[in-house]
Amino acid sequence: KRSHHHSVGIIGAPFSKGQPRDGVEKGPDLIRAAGLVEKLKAQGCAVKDYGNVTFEEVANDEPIGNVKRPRAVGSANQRLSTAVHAVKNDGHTCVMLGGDHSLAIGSILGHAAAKKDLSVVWVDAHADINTPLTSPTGNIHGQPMSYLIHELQSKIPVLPNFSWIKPCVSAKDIVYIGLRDVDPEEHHILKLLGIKVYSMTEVDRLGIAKVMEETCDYIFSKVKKPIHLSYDIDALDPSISPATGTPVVGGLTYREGIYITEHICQTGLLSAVDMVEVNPKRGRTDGEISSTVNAAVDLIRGCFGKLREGNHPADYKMPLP
Ligand code: Z70
Ligand code: MN
Ligand code: MN
Ligand code: MN
Repeated sequence: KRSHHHSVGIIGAPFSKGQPRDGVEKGPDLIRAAGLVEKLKAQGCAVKDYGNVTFEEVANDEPIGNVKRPRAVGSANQRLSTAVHAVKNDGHTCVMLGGDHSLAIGSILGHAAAKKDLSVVWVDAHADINTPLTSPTGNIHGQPMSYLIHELQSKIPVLPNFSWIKPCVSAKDIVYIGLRDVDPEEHHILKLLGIKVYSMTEVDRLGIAKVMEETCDYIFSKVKKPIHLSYDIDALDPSISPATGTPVVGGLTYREGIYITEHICQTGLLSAVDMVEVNPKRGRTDGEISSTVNAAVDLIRGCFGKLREGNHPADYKMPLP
């Protein structure tokens, strides 16, 4: 599919309590201020901005074991899941602007509530698959996948405000791209479950075109499920997206990052996108902040049909002399 009409529903999630650094809650409004809605409309999308989810204040959110702020994260994700479910039921491709990556819990569960049987493409420097019991930091943004995978259910302890969470994806329906900072416990889980991973090593070995060809062969090998693309801006190299909580050297180039979105778009099966971990307070200059935010906008534009070769409307008529 080269050009079809995209209907996009945008939902902001200004939430930061899945990790310790202030500023990531400013992501949604910054990405909007960079012209996301106008740019998507200019490339032919129908866009509805649903605004930002509002989150409840949670008092006395003491750690459970080493898991930090479980009540706030559980509650925020429950609200986000309801919002994403509504966007999907309105018939849009959902774009969730984070916020930290703990929000993938609510985004993917809300998506799964509307569309049975998703595949997940997780583009990130990190695997974010620690369980509450393996996490070295207790930060829930390093754990979201563990709550969502059927095969890990028996490894997840009870947490306050997490009882609504039921796993919704199978290990075989997940592909990771861009990994380069994986904890030993996470590496064990990835191997145990046989999850498909294209780390930066495979990006180097195969090139991004082959990685995406194999990714789609893999996720479409049985039935063509809707795709949930969860894009952590720290997947890109910090030379492009320095304004993020945990930049890791040796990341995807801008071109590789965009290629992923162009390829996923042309499958015609993209059903929801997360764009997370943009943190302006981690940028050291205005240039670092704008480079990061503009990359996030360009990645989302790539998800909805913008091609580097150029585009034109299907009904374009040449001017006649
Ligand atoms: C580590 C943890 C992480 C993002 C850091 C780091 C996880 N594996 N994710 N930054 N975006 O805390 O579990
Ligand atoms: Mn992440
Ligand atoms: Mn439903
Ligand atoms: Mn990350």
